[in-house]
Amino acid sequence: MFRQTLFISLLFFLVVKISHSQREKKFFRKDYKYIEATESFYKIHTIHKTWQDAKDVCAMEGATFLVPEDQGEANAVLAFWNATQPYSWVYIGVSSLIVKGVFETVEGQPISDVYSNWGPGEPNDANGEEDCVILRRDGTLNDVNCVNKYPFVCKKTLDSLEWNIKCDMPNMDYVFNEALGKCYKFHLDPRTWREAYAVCSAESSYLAIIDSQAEADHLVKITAEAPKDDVQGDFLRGAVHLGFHKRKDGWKTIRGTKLENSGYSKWGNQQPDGGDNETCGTMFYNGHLNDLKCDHKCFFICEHDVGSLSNSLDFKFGDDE
Ligand SMILES: [Ca+2]
Ligand SMILES: [Ca+2]
Ligand SMILES: [Ca+2]
Repeated sequence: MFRQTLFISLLFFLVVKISHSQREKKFFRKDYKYIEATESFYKIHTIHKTWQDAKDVCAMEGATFLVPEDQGEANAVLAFWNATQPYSWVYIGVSSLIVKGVFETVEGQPISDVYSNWGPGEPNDANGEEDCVILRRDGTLNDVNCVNKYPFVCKKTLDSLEWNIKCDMPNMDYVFNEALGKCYKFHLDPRTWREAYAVCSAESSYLAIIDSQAEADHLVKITAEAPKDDVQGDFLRGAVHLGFHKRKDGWKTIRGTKLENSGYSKWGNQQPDGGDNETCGTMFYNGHLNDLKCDHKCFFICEHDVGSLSNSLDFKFGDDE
């Protein structure tokens, strides 16, 4: 009994210590900048997006849409922005999309609880079409049309940082495979091939590329184990998107290797059969490859190279204890 308690305490201690040590490293992702004053990581996205797409991108990256909590945080973000980017304004995570005229954060807090320094005459809901909020370079807020595409800022607090030790990444839902030395995530949210590519990329990973029969066997296994039958909706079952596609000069992995040189190129019966109509790569649930129309929504698998995130750091888990 005593030994068991001791063991559990020790385990608890280790888990706390490990999370703590990742926080000490103050590393979330290479593309996020840590600001000490607010104990948070930030990324100014330079590819302009609509407000809703911006919100989704932050979530895909494991972060949240920036909502400056107070003047201090607004100043910290503005200083970072002034030092790095030319844009006149950025979207932040505040809108009145749920109840017209009531501005709330993406977490549902009223704007009066956070930074709410509106510009003169704002919010003015011009043409009755302005429900999303931008932060301007002078530190003031303005409501704008949500379909406009602007740069935006994502945020991750140090406090909320978790670390998937085996995969060496902040995404807790990737699973390490010892034999292959890789991590995988089976996505149960059906997407088109392009969307799937973007989701994996936002997770610092890539649409899985099969390099060997062993890896094909593993992807078949995780596909079989995924709770696919619980997912409702209109999408294509029976295949998952993978990281290969048809180029002008034939089928290639998304790394650019010819499929026949990739280590695995077992096509399904009669496949590929779609000619130029089916140029995106999928795997049938049995592991055989299939060409598919790119706009079909399917489940998909992302693959992550362990260590690819923190290779630039001088130390890794374990060395600093
Ligand atoms: Ca306005
Ligand atoms: Ca692979
Ligand atoms: Ca086909």
